[in-house]
Formats: sequence, structure tokens, C-alpha cells
Amino acid sequence: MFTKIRKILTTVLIIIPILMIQISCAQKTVSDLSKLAIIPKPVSVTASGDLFTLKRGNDIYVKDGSGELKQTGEILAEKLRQATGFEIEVLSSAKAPKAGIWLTLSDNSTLPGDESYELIIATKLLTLSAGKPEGVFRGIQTVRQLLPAKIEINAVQEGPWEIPTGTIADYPVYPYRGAMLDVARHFFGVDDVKRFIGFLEMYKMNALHLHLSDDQGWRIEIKSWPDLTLHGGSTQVGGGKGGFYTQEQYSDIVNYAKQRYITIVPEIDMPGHTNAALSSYADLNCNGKATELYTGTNVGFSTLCTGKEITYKFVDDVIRELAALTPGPYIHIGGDESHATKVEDYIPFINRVQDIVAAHGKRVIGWDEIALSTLKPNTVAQWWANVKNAGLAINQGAEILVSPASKAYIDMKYNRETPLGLHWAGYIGVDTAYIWDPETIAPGISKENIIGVEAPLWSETVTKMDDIEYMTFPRLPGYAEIGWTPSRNRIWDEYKIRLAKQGERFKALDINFYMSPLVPWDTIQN
Ligand code: NGO
Repeated sequence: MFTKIRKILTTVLIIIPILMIQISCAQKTVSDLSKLAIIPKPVSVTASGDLFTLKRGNDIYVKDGSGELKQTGEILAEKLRQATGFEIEVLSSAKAPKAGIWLTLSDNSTLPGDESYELIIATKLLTLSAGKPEGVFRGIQTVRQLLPAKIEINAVQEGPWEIPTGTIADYPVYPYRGAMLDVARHFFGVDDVKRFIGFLEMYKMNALHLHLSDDQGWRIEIKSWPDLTLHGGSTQVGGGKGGFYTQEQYSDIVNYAKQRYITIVPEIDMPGHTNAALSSYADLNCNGKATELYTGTNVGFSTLCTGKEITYKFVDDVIRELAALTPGPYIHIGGDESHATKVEDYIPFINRVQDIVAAHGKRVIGWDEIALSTLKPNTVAQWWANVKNAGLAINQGAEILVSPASKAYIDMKYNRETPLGLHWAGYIGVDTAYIWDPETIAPGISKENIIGVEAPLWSETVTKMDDIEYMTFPRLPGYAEIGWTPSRNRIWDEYKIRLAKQGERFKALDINFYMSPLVPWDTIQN
């Protein structure tokens, strides 16, 4: 009898602590909103210790009257349907529902900027509100990251689909947070570009700069100069077949980006980096002879003939057609490495091109060399190489887009061993890509001069989508965080753990990412 009681007691004594540990573990991991690994790190998170569960039968409700919210709701619903298998509907409603997801606009948001949003997660209802539809769209990205990583898988998964309760209030530091894709050195089709846009979207970036022309290829159809694409688009680095976007395809990209509140910034690089155009039209050359197509990777050997009037007719036609297809405010005019143009020709050329862009209602962005000319006050200089040029631009009242090659170029190798990329600006490990601050990186550039941050991906060595992914991940989320999160909240040792947790999402999205040993991937328990 005594031994029996002892046995029961021992069993109970063993089982109870195990159960307690399990319960407390479960609570710790899933119900503390502030412990979840969101990138970019939100400005403020307050946990309330309970759980919201997305269940079969839950729907997304949008405040009536706004077509834009409906569109955002549909994008979220589509994502959630794929992994949950629930038939989530997007319904219009005048007031908050009792349960589900409620997307709404509020007139009295006190958070700054068009992209700010507030998320209130209660046990039955998740409310996402913002002053502008753009803010609601950014908030959707937070909701995605609050759900288990398998929400990103494009096939039905087992739930439960839980989110810890609490509130998040969030907004970005910089208004421009982007990446650039060089589709000129190697061409990438519409589907690849859309997938890339999806990467920017997920990390709340809002600008995609497309490098549409260079020595090796012209990638956008210009109806008034058809040979630019027919001839100039017919090859690429290494001699492959190249390609180009028809105007319809370009508009499709622009619209896809627009629905995600991402601005397309098209670049036509000039007066240098123009061999594809010089090879398509003999008249654009000072000697009147068309050049050969070029499939190597040298830079600085080509120039438009800045003294000929036809050159300005050409630029005007190209900018006119491009501006008409581009709803965003910017046209990027390149201006980098024009070593084959005399500086006394370069300066008046850039001045005139700025006027042409302005005449078509757009704002100029150019690589930092354009600061040698007389900048219009609303011009943006993209600092990539020469900080003196950034200073010249600031002195002329221009704003700076920050892309220092040694930190922000995602075409640089991660380290000596990684296979793809260049290394003229150094190796950019995942830590180097993250540990810097646009405000303090260079003397003379302060926060009020900066429009934002951009990470360019040049494609000399990048030939396919897998390569794009390898160079982009896991560095891109870091640039997104630099642009969004105040620097006081950015600490590498804490960030790298959040980044490791994103690894599950990269896998769910089938992203070919570089498993940098600097990131503690093996601690991931999502
Ligand atoms: C430079 C150059 C590009 C190269 C790139 C490679 C700029 C602005 N111009 O950056 O033509 O592709 O480096 O890293």
C-alpha cells in the first residue's frame, strides 16, 4: 500500500513540473508579441499576453468606399488562402466586425507620414488602421511576419494560425527605401522582376530602380526609335540573346508595383554607358558611324555626341515616352562614369537633360557625378562613389539618395569564397551591409539632406533569378531596416537573431539565399 502511494506521488511529482514547463514554454514562445522577429523592426510594440487565432470562417473586412483598401485586402486574402486553405473573403463594411481582420482608414492618426500604420491585435479581431491606404499595405507585411513562417508556402499547411495579442505603432525614418535591378547587363523578364518586387514588398521597401539601358543592352521599347530594342536589345554580357520590355510589359510591371505602393524609377543612363544606343543609330555618334554591339564588362568607353542637336531630340523622345508610361515622380538619367565625354561637354549636357525631364513633369535622379553640373533644386543625387560630389549636390540644395558602393552594392561578393559578384568596392558581409547609418557614414551628409537608401544590384555576374536571390538574400532585409527603423533601435547582435528567424520564410518562399555563417540559422525554431 505504502509503495503504491509512493509510486503515484512520484509520478505526479514528475508529471506536474513537465506539464508546467510545457505550458509556460508554449506561452512564452507564442503569446508575447514583443518577442516576434519582425524586419524592419517596428517603432513600438506592446504585448498583451493573449492569442488571436485566424480560423476557418474568418474574413477580411475593409472600410467601405475605398477601392484601394479592397485591393490591399485581396492581396492579403490571396496570400492567406494559399497556406491556410480557408476561403477568406474580402467584404466591405461600414463598421468594425466582431471577428476576423479589419482594414480601415482613420482620420485622426497621429503617426507621421503616409506609410505609418497601427495594428491592434485582440483575441477575436485584428484591426489594421492607417491614415493612408499605403500605410495599411505596409501593415499587411507585419501581419504576414506575425503569422508562422509557413504562411508563405504556396500550398495548404496545418494551422494553428496564431498571433500574439497587443499593439504595434509603426512608421519609417526615410521616405525612399529601394533597390536597383540592372536588367541591361543581363536581361530579366517580367516574372523575375515581379518576384523581385515581392521581395521589396515583404520588407516594406517602396522603390524599385530599373537600370534600363547600358553599353550591353537597351531594354525598354521606345516607339519613336524602334531600333533601340530591335538591335540594341538583342544581346547582353557574354553574348546571350538579351531581351526588352514592350511598353505594355513595362506598364504591367509598373502596375504590379503600384498596387504594392512601390514606385518604379526608370533609368536611362547617359551620356556614357550608351553603346547599345550608339550601335542602334549611327546619327548619335560624333563620327556618324554606328558602333558594334558590346558584350563585355568594361565601363567608360561610350558617349552620346553632346554637340549634335539630334542627340537632344533623341533624349526628348525617350524621356517623353518613358515619362508617359511612368506614374512615379522620378526619371533617373544615369550620368555615371562618362569618361569618354569631356567635362566641358558633360556639364551642359546634364543641364539640358535636367530641363527635358522637368518639361515632361518629372524629377531627376542621377548618379553622384551629376553634381558637377548645375543641379535643379529638386534634383536627387545618388551617392555611390564620390562623397565630394554628394557635398556639391547638397550645396546646390539637392537631396541625396544614399548608396555607398562599399556598403550598399549587392553585386559585391559577401567574402572571398562566395562565387558570384564583383569586389572592386570590397567584400560586403551580411554584417557590413547592416552596420552603418546613412546619417553618420559620411561627413557633410546629414539626415535632412537624405531622401533615403537604395541597394543596387548590378548584373555583370548575375545571369538568372537564382543568382539575384543569392546576392539579395540575406542582405536586403538589412537595407530595408536601415531605411525604416531609427538607428538607436538597430543592433547587429539582436538583428542577426531576427534575421535567422526569417530563414524559415526564405525557405517557404523558395528563395535561394546565402547561408552566411555570420547568422545563427541553427537556432531557428519558428
Ligand atoms: C558602378 C558602375 C556600373 C557597374 C557597377 C558595378 C555605377 C554607378 N556605375 O556603379 O556600371 O555595373 O559599378 O559594381
